[in-house]
Amino acid sequence: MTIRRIATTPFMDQKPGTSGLRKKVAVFRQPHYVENFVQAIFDTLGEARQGATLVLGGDGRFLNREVVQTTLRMAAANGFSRILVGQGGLLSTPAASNLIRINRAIGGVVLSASHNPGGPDGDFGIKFNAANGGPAPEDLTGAIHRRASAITAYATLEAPDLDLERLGEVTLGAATVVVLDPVADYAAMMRQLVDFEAIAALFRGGFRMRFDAMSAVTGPYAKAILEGALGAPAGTVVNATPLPDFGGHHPDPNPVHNADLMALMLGAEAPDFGAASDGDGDRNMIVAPGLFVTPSDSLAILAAHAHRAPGYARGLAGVARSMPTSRAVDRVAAKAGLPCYETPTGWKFFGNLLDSGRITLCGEESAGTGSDHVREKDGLWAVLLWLNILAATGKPADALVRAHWAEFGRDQYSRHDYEEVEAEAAQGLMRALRAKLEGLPGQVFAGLTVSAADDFAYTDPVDGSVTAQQGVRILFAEDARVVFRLSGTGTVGATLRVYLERYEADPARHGAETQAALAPVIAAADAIAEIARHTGRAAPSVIT
Ligand code: VG1
Ligand code: CO
Repeated sequence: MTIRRIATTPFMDQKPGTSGLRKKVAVFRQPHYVENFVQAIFDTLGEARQGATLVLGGDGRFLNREVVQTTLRMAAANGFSRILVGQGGLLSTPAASNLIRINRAIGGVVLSASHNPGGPDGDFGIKFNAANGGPAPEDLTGAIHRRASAITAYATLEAPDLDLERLGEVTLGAATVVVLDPVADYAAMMRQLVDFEAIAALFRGGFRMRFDAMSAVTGPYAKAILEGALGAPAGTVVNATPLPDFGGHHPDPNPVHNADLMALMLGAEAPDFGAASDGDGDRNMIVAPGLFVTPSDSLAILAAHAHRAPGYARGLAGVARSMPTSRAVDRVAAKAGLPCYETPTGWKFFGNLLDSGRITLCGEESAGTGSDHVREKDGLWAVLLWLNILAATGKPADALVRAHWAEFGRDQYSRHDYEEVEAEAAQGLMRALRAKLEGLPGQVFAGLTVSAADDFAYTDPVDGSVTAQQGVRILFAEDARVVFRLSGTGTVGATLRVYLERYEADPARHGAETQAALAPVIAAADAIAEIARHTGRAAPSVIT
């Protein structure tokens, strides 16, 4: 098979965001667009790619199959000697992370736009994960972007598409392509971390749950593990077949985009536990009967109880959360005497903390929770750890949450998103906000007194790298906080995220409805940032 060098010209918009390069499908379908970016990744790896192993797979969304074939031909032409690809081109993000680690691969190309909608009019994405299994850190994504902006040629192989349904090894040019079961190694890892026997006993005792895979990549994993290995009744996993357009759904596991699960769990027929995951399987949604568990609370509860699972029986080294995530986990860490780190948004910032052994567990308010077992957030893992904890404590999920609040207090939490705002208007809002930070302390808004205000900057404790402008945070003397930042995963205009929280120590008030409890914080946020004036929006597009 002949290697061909194809001349190309750069696209100037190939800048990875919070989690890889994410654009509309139509953008990715431009001639050379995919090839340029993939070659930029390979070029950035340099000579180290010669003879190396590469992991490849995606979440099954529209364009996944084509881009897998393109990437296979290019990887073979670029000197990789082994390419591990999930059957059908599928790999969940956490499973890809695991495969990179256990096969000592140089890294992995993961095709996903995660929680963004799919289909011909939806989004597509390409991310590169490094040899530790984690999202490329900032210096690497910066180098890939620079390379993509100056690219003049890419290499590919003249070869037909491979049959990705048949498991086993095939030769592609000088490379070996291994088509593997996307679930097997992942399931084996889960068995090491959580007590399968205890969870199986729970199901044998009549425990009922619904896991909604949202027609995305976790379906096969959840079926194999929950219904297969753990013996949950058939039908426990719904929307289990990955579809190119996710069945028309928005595969973001939150109460708005998975209203079905919420309705079931808040209704009279609620099973004991409800869960869901996103497009690429790294996010999780946890719902107790009658009670949505915020991802921030879920992280705190997992941190408090993880020692009940065999993989964490020796305790935790430390924990971390992204800055906008509520401080609920900080309270667990403080009580247990554990180090607790605050990082910018995006899983890549946990990598050094996990690699250096400083933390065992970490999470984000956006429904991402994970541990040192891989270097990505892991949706199904979080669900299994919850099940392990429910089995070990014997407590109903809602009682477990309320007991947690009674012990630590409740951090009322909500995120208000203003989607597809005109980019210049959103940037103007952030600029105006930054300009007034210095004068805010001491001022009173909606009855709340600003005690501190800054633009979050992070110094990585391991490599000393500094990442600035990671979100404006305003603290109030009344133990409340609001954070403003612009999304780095959207594909149209800008998305303003407003993160709102308030601590409540008094158990008598723990039952309060969240938006009502946060009303003064919401009013203060609007007064400070003048959201309506800048964006022209009277209300957020999504409240989670
Ligand atoms: C969002 C979330 C962030 C998450 C990222 C990728 O980023 O806020 O916490 O890590 O998505 O998640 P942003 O920049 O839009 O706020 V996934 O599951 O889409 O890979
Ligand atoms: Co995701």
